Amino acid sequence: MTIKLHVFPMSPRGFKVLFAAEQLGIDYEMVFVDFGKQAQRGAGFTALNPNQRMPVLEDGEYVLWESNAIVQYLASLKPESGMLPSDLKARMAAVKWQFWESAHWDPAAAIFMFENVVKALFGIGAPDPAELKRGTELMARLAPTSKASFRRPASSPATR
Ligand SMILES: N[C@@H](CCC(=O)N[C@@H](CS)C(=O)NCC(=O)O)C(=O)O
Repeated sequence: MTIKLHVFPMSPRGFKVLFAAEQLGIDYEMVFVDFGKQAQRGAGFTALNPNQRMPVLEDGEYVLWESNAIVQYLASLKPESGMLPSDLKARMAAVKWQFWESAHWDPAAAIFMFENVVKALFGIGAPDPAELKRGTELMARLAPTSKASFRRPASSPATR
């Protein structure tokens, strides 16, 4: 049975799972969650995810939400890809970045996405300077982590 990915593909969280599926060569069907029609608030979608948020994966009877959990699920279907390594320490290094993304990067980036993109897309007002300032401060806190870790030489093991 083909995996279904329920997404609003313009969202980075939706795009993320599509990107993972494409990279892994997973056979999937994209189901468009039409935010313009508030499809995520409908009874059908709420039955899949009580948080009323995409993305959601359906694999037969199995339903999974949270984008990083979906990426792990997809990667686990293709262990040979190495996207989610079987070695414990290497795997935890990948998982750590997913937690970091979810706890720190996403909340900061989401401010800019909402203020600069979502508001314009749905015509719901101008960017709020106070929110952009808050986003900038959150981003500044992430800079040392990003600089220290994204510069890992290609030759060093993928455990950091
Ligand atoms: N932590 C969740 C966040 C999901 C999320 O917030 N999705 C947003 C769009 S990016 C959504 O569906 N929002 C619908 C709404 O707020 O009505 C994940 O990574 O999957």
